[in-house]
Amino acid sequence: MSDRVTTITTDIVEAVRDVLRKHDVTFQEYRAGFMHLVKTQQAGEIPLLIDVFFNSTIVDIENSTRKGSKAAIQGPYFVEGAPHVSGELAIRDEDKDQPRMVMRGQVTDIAGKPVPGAVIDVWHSTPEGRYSGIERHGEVDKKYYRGKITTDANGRYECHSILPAPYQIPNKGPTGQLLEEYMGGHSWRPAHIHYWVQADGQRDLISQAYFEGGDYIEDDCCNGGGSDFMVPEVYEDGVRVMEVDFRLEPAQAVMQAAE
Ligand code: MBD
Ligand code: FE
Repeated sequence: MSDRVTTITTDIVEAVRDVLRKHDVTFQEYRAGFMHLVKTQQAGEIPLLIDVFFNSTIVDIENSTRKGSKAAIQGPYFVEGAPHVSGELAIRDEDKDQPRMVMRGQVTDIAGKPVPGAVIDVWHSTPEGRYSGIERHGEVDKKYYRGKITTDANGRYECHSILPAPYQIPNKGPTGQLLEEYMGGHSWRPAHIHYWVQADGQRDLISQAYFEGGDYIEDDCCNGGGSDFMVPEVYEDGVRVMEVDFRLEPAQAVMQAAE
């Protein structure tokens, strides 16, 4: 038994009941609503549906205690056990001619001191906006466009890849259908790169970088609300430079905030 689970679940149930009463929801609507959840489950989209609506709120809560770089939504497509890479993510043969980017920058602690040996998991979509290792995205092998980068003695990292594109939630699936057909919105996210930065003694940081001036930054279907990392359009030899510096705070800051 957990007091916290009891308290939060009780409050969620009460909040939902309030909405049902407020709108005089009928039995047919109630059934239709939860059958949509069943359909979402059958399509493997429960993590997607929940992240679309609620991941950003958890991020807001987390950021209220962050002193270093701000977190952003993780989304449903992180995959454990990505390979360690140096210099370049694996690029599919058919994408070899795609526009390139280089992700680089520095990891520092809260005082600005470089953090060597930090491990940065990066992941991003294909140019068609699909993620590797996600079955229903159409068999892009999980070795592509994911990897763990380690910072050098100066806390610096550098890794090449191709440019990700704006990402559309599969709009034939129940989540996309809900957003577009039933709610009259759209199901696009701005193009983005995901990061999960880990270093000994530091608080984990999960964030995203966006491409300044790109589509859907102000109108993200996941309520992304921008990012600490809005990277201006800079090229070097035709390669888009995604310079992102992460400032980590000590791990115990989490403990203090929770006390
Ligand atoms: C994504 O690629 C993503 O990053 C989020 C947060 C939700 C859905 C798809
Ligand atoms: Fe994503």
